[in-house]
Amino acid sequence: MMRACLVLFALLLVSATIALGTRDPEVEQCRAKCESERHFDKERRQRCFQRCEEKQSRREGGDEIMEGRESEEEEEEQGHNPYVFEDRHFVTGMRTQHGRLRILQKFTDRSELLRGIENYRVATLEIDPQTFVVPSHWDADSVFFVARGQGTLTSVCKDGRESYNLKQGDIMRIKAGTTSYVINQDNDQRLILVKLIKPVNTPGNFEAFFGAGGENPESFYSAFSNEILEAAFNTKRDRLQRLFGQQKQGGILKASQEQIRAMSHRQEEGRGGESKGTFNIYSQRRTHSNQYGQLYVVDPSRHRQLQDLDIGICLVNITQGAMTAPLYNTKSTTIAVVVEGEGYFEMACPHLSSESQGSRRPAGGPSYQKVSTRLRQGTAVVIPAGHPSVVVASKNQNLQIVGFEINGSNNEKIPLAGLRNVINQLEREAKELAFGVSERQVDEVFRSQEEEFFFKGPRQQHQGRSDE
Ligand SMILES: *[C@@H]1O[C@H](CO)[C@@H](O)[C@H](O)[C@H]1NC(C)=O
Ligand SMILES: *[C@@H]1O[C@H](CO)[C@@H](O)[C@H](O)[C@H]1NC(C)=O
Ligand SMILES: [Cu+2]
Repeated sequence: MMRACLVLFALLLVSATIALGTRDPEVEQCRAKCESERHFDKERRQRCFQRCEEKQSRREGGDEIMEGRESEEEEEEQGHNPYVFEDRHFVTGMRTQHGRLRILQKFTDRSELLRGIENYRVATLEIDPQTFVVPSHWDADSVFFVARGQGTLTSVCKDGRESYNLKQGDIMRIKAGTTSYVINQDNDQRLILVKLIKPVNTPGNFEAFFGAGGENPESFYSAFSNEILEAAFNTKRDRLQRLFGQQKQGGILKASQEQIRAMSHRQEEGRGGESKGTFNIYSQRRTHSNQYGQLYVVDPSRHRQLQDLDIGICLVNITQGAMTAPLYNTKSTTIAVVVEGEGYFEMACPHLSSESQGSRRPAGGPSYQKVSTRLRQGTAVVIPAGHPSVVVASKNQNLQIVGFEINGSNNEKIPLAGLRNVINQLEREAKELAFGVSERQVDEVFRSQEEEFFFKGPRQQHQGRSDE
């Protein structure tokens, strides 16, 4: 650290007068990391390098605010809070002026504590009104949730195609290798999809494959030799080059009113079931509901589309100023993404404190560290199975969070306060022995909250550890 400071200081001294050939060791490390990401394509690798350069120029510039922010970032990367993901933990998978695909960093790039979900990725697709996303297939299974807007998704196989209307709250499974494309036919609302992705080739890594395209998005056809293409298409080379050299506008395009109208197919309504296509989270069983909030749960054991992936989905809608009960999931690790509103989150984690305290683990058992964060639209949080956690909505907005539950079948949410909390089920002697006080004293605490699952929130809101 000391040496890094000295180097930085030296750089600051000389940078005003001469162009520098030397590099910061940290920036070198950053570049090495870009080199080693083998699944990166040329463009993505370039972007990666670019970020390193920005880092370097920030350091050279010695911008105080940036420096402060960076050291906080570093501290966090070292594992103090590996469960929370903000804007800066996403990379751009695809971007044009009409929208973007953002991909959350690999969980194990963040922390070894997340290796249980190493083969899952999260991405969000945000596209402008009246736009079209070029068809592609992925080497990954995925499940997406429509967080906002409306659109049409068309999936294609060798026997034909099917179109599905998308509206807010819809859930859809896209099988690995399915070619699909999306339009946003709305006149003024953006369409936002939150995706959970499970790669099928290499754990944790996936790619999109564009056939229809040109230079950008690059068509995979152009990777083949000319004589192969000529023979395969029974077509002359110049004609092929004209076709595959044309598109340069990127993977998310503006479409005309007529094109949008023609592609906005009407899906038969009233099918009711979910044997095909989409189903809506709001039409699922509300497992809990009161004036403070609602919980909607999709158990994969009861939905054919999600069964083989064993991914459940839940949606919590917390009324402004209210909170969830502290609770834990029995067997699923939840990847939660804030869809709307603001608030904060706290979780008890035994792993962080045992990491930082080393062998100073108390003889009585584990010790728990508070993981906390502010929540706002787009914040993602990982909640491992068994970990007690709680979510509070801000005083002036409802908070909606979608959760993808890995290993979701027959998962249960166990409340730790309020009606039917787990401590209340203990027998008298167990309570008295465990707490070391009389049952009456235990009950005074564990029986005074009369609501179930969603409560009135704290009068004073602590914002969690802020990131800024
Ligand atoms: C999910 O379940 C499988 C099989 O029981 C197990 O091997 C895996 O570790 C679990 N993953 C998570 C993230 O819970
Ligand atoms: C979410 O909560 C608000 C406030 O309680 C309520 O008005 C709204 O209908 C709820 N939405 C859903 C989908 O449950
Ligand atoms: Cu933990």
